[in-house]
Amino acid sequence: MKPLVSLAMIMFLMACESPRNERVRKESHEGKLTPADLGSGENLNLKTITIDEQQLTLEFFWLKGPVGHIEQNNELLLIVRNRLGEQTSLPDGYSFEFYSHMPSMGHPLENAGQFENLFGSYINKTIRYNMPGDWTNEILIFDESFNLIDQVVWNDFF
Ligand SMILES: [Cu+2]
Repeated sequence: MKPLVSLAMIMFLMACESPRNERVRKESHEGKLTPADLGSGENLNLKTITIDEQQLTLEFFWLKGPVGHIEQNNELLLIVRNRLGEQTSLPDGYSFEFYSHMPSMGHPLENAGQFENLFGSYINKTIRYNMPGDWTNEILIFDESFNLIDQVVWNDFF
């Protein structure tokens, strides 16, 4: 019984990291993101967010990555636009946070990094994943009291 359990554990762990498994999964996905409503071009994704009853559009895309390697930084860029399509910042005190976890294995990413406001764009340069596989990414929007105001969630496989 015991060797069988160990074998099952090893196979379970290998399933996540196997390059062959990754190839099979990649072929079954059209494009990088799974929810159809997020797709808009190769790398640019759009989502409507609501802050203080104001509808804003959040554009988000990877400047670097995503790569599932513990020593590799990935860079995510966010741009907020108002109803006229003009680039805008979040209201004072509001902030973006990144989070990701691996649903199949139940663990978070290695480093969620932090968004810096660069001339009205938000960039997070230190997102690190500890392994390749399936990830559920989240962009969270908090107000000045750290209440969750809105969030964008998408599944990715890399
Ligand atoms: Cu994992």
